[in-house]
Amino acid sequence: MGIATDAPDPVQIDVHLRDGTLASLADDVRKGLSRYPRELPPKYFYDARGSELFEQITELPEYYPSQVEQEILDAAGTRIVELVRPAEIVELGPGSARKTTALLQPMIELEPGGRYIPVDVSETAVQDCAARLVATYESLAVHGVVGDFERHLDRIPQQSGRRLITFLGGTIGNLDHPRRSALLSALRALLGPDDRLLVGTDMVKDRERLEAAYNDSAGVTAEFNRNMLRVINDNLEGDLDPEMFDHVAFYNEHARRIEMWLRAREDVSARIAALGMDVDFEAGEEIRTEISCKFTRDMLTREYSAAGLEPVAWYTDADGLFALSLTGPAAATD
Ligand code: AVJ
Repeated sequence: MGIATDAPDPVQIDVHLRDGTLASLADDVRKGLSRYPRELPPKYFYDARGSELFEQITELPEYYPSQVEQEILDAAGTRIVELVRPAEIVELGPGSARKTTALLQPMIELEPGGRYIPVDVSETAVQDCAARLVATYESLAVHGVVGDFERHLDRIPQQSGRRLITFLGGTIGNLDHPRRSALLSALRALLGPDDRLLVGTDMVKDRERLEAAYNDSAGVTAEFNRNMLRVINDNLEGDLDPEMFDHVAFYNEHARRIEMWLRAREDVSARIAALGMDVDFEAGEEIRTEISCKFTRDMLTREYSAAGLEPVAWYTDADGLFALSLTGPAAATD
C-alpha cells in the first residue's frame, strides 16, 4: 500500500468496453432478433440517454425500489461499514452512485484514504460519479472500470485491503437463475475470508404494486424501454421506429419476475444496415427487453449457499419491499 506523497490523480478509469461492446451488441442483436421469442439484453438500455432516463425512473413515485433501498442504506450504512471495515468498495452497476454515499461516507469517517471502484457499462456514468465523488471526499481514490460485470470481473484492480463488493438496485434480478449463479460464484471467488458481498434485491409482493412500478403514469419507463431501439439505430445503422412499439410490462407470477416487452403496434419492417439484416414484425409481435426477478429470503439463502456464500446480515424495510443481504465466503468444509 503506497502513501500518496505527490498527490497522484485520485481518479483512474479503465475502459474495457469500447471495442468489445459494438461487437457484443452486434452479436446480441443478431442472435436476439433471430430467435423466438425475440430478446435483447437489458444492459443495452444504458447509453447516455438511457442512463438519464433510468435516473428519472428512480425519482418516480411508483418506482419504490430506489426510494426503499435508499432508506435501508441510510438506516444501515454505518452499521454495515462498522461490521465489514472495508478499505475499498467495489460497486457493480453503480449508475449515478448516489446511494453509495451511505457507505462511502462512513467508510471514510472510519478511516480516510479508502478507494471506490465502480464497474459500469456506461462510460459517462463512471466518469460522472468519479468526478463527483473525488470532489466530495478529499481522501478518496476512485478507480473506475468501464466494463460488463458478466465479462470483465478479472479487470477489477488488485485488492488494496479489506473489500466490500456491492451490487445494489436489484440489478441482480436482471439475470436469470443460471446467470445469477454464475455471477455469484464468480464474485465468491473474488472474496478473501474477511471480504463481504452486499446485494440489493426487490422482494416478491402483490402484483399491483410491482406492475405500477414498471408502468408509471408519466411514461418514463416506456421511453426507457423504447430507448433500446434507439441504441440499436445509433450503433448499428438501424431504422427501427421506436414510436411503432408499445411498452408492455407485467408480473409473471409463476417465474416471480417482471417482464418488459416492446410490442409492434402494426406490421413493422426495419433494416439494421450494419448487420445486413432485415427484421419484420407482425402487428402484436414482441421483443423481450428485460426480466426483473423478485426474491424471497429463502430463495436468496439457497442461491447464496449454492455459490459458497453464507449469510452475515439482513437489512429490510418495515414492509419487506426490498432487502439488502450481506454475505461472506462460507467456511471451508474440507
Ligand atoms: C436497475 C435493473 C434494477 O429491474 O427494476 C427500472 C431497471 N427497468 N424500470 C429494475 C428498470 C424498468 C431496474 N434495475
